[in-house]
Amino acid sequence: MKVNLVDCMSNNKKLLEQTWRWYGPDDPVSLDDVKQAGATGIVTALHHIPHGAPWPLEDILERKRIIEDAGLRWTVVESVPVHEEIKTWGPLANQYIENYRTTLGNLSKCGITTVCYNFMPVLDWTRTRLDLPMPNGARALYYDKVDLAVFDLFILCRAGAEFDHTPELLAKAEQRWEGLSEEEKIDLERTILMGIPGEENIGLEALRASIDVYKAVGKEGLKTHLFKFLDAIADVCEEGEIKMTVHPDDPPFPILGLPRIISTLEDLQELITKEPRVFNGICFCTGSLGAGPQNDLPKIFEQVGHRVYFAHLRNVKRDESGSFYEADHLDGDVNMYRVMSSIVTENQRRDQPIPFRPDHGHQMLDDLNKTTNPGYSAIGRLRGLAELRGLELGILGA
Ligand code: CS2
Ligand code: MN
Repeated sequence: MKVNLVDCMSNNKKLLEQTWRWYGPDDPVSLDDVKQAGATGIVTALHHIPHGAPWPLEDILERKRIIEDAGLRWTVVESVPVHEEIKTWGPLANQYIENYRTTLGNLSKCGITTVCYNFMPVLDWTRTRLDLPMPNGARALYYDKVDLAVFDLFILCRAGAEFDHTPELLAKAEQRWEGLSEEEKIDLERTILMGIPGEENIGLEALRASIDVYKAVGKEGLKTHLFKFLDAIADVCEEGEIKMTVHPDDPPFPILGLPRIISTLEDLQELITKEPRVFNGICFCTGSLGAGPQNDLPKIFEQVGHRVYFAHLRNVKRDESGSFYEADHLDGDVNMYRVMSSIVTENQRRDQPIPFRPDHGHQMLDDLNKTTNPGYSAIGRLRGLAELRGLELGILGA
């Protein structure tokens, strides 16, 4: 049986757009590599521009030219970071909103209209280990609740941390802390504070100060700021046909005493109900949402799928304690077949295909000997993309 994408299109079935996150010209994975992996769209951001500063038109055009010269398309911006002044609604919030509006306007002028962002306080994704060995020798990112508690209690020394962990976890954390070498302690700190490649990491002092600020903001305050932010950019998005997609909290539960507001079905429903304008969308990240035992991914997509303008597909395997590692794309606790089926169905209703990317992959094969961006080595993602593409075609019955 001959199966190829062209046949599939000729059956009038619409395919998702296959994209790949690229960190820009310094990414060890080249645009040629991306093409060999089979992606056609690029997900990137201007990481060299400090958080909060407006993105100049020339810089956007230059990045677009590089991507198009390679025969690819800049499909999604991930991310235009929302400055902490906006999330906490500090005295400079309005200035940073103006900058954000400028960036969105400039992106729209360049025809780049799908934008990913997150509203996680201070830290973006959080893991405790970047090289958990899999039985087959590949390495995965890992979130260990005990290590997080160790960091919280003994490295960050957060006031009141002991009240946020169960007595059992406290005992395990204390025991683990006593067994750690100095090097292991430094490693754990570095891993937890690590941000997006090419962007600045936060220091311990700054994190402590930030935690205090968010204590005053609280969960309701953070929500209010999100809706104020969305309201303040709505007209630019509508005029420029920009679709905003919020990335879920990773992990989808509170950590280090910081509030979380995009972690569950209820959060996503509230998001699109309170700000119903069409520009206000979701980045459906199955790995982030999937780390929450309360989250039934196919059910969430059923409820909010009409507002999903971008998908991150990856899998996680949780244990009873709430720790999890990033599993193979088709393995783990997320039923990727059911998720993909729902996305494929939704995609048939769209004028523009929904872009998805293999969000993270294992470090494997030759990549084990290379310095790679955590989660973003080439071969593991290539495997993920190939598996997901096959799953999509299988579901379409091509
Ligand atoms: C990404 C996020 O690498 C990842 O885990 O999914 O960091 C994502 O880029 C941001 O949270 C989106 O703002
Ligand atoms: Mn993601």
